[in-house]
Amino acid sequence: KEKAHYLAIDIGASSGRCILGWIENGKIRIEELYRFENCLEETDGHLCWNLARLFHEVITGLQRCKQLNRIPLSIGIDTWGVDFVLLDQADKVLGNTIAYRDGRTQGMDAEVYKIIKEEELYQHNGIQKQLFNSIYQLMAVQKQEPDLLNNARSFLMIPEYLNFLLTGEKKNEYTNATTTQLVNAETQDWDDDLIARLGLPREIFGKLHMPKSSVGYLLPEIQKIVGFDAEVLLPATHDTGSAVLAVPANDDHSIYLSSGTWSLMGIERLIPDCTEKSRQHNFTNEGGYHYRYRYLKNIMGLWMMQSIRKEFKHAYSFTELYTLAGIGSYFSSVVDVNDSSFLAPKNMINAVQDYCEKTGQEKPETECELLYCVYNSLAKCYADTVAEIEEVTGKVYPRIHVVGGGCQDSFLNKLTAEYTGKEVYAGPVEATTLGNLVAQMLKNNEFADLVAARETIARSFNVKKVQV
Ligand code: LFR
Repeated sequence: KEKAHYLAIDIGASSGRCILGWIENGKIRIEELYRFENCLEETDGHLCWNLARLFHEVITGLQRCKQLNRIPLSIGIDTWGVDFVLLDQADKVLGNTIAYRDGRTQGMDAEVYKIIKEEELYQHNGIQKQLFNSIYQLMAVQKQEPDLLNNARSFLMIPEYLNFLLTGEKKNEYTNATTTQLVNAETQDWDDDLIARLGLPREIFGKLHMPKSSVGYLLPEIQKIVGFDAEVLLPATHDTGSAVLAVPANDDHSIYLSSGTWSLMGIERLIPDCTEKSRQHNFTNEGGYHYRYRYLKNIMGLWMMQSIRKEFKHAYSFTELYTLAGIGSYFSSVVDVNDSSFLAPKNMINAVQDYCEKTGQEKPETECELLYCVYNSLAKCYADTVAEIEEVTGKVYPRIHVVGGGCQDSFLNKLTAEYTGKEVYAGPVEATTLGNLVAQMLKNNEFADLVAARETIARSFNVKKVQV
């Protein structure tokens, strides 16, 4: 039988990639067909995503498959969470696609808590408070552009909208839906009570589909442009859901750290923890593949490094950045990386300096000091998070698996191992893509189950122990 190929389209906040995967001699093989940039664009005074451009990149990726004669059996799209579009009666997008880092949600938490207390909200969904969650964004729409909601007929998250453009089918997916903070942790479905209390139109939220479900086939006009037909499947469409699916371990003794624009650190659990203690520690219970929960924390992550790198006058490579950071290791000021001033500052360097000044610490002045300050603060935050996970669960975790693009950051890996005192393993780099591919492969019965899939990932990719 001919080997089946699968295409994962993984779009992050700073880049997207189309990666083909298949199984050969019991191992997963991957090939990158296309990579593109993504970034926030300022439109009408708001930070927005350019969906037309992203869709164009998706099409280019599909055309590459045809050019290289690598026609996939199925296609899966994942992106970051929480952001969405509202479609009108004619399935046209209402308004701009405002991105989660935009300031429109300022004060929207208070508006939501007038309707439902913060504590009670957490009991419903166990989702970590992030001012950018869709619940606060929808409140912003309600307050600032109520017509959009009045005219809305469908609510689609970013991957779902791209799927719709490809297939003409509108399907909501469970893992990404949990990032809205509108899904009930127990019922694993839209929280009707909450949606009603918020005064949101219930009918815009469609039936939730699980990863591995079919969305549909490419529309005839898309087939014409790309030169083939394929089925579009749902992976865990929330990138973090896909990344964690690809953690190369099947035991209950590891903490994962999905490292990219964000650092997502946590464990996998079979039951959610929506207790007050968990809320106070600000842990989330995001819905995962096969009804598993991702019990984790969002940590500001490489976004700070990415921003600083852009602001430096010289164009340093990442390896040069690690070297510079190492030179700054005498510098001891520490920032709280999760402070809201780092979410979308006009200038990240100034934000770091201002934070140090505000907290009575020495200000980093040189590039080396700045970099080390951020690295050091990030690794300290990882160590604090590990301690919190152990406190909340009453368990000790000897290992950390760092996956995703950020696992290539050898300097950060070393600091992480040093500060946490844990064994740190790095890899695979393309975890999100692999998780996306594995969902498609599971659908086509390439593996018996998730355990077998993770074993295969561990066997197929380089997972390196970090030496301290
Ligand atoms: C990571 C991620 C996080 C989510 C943030 C915003 O890419 O999806 O899981 O909290 O982006 O959507």
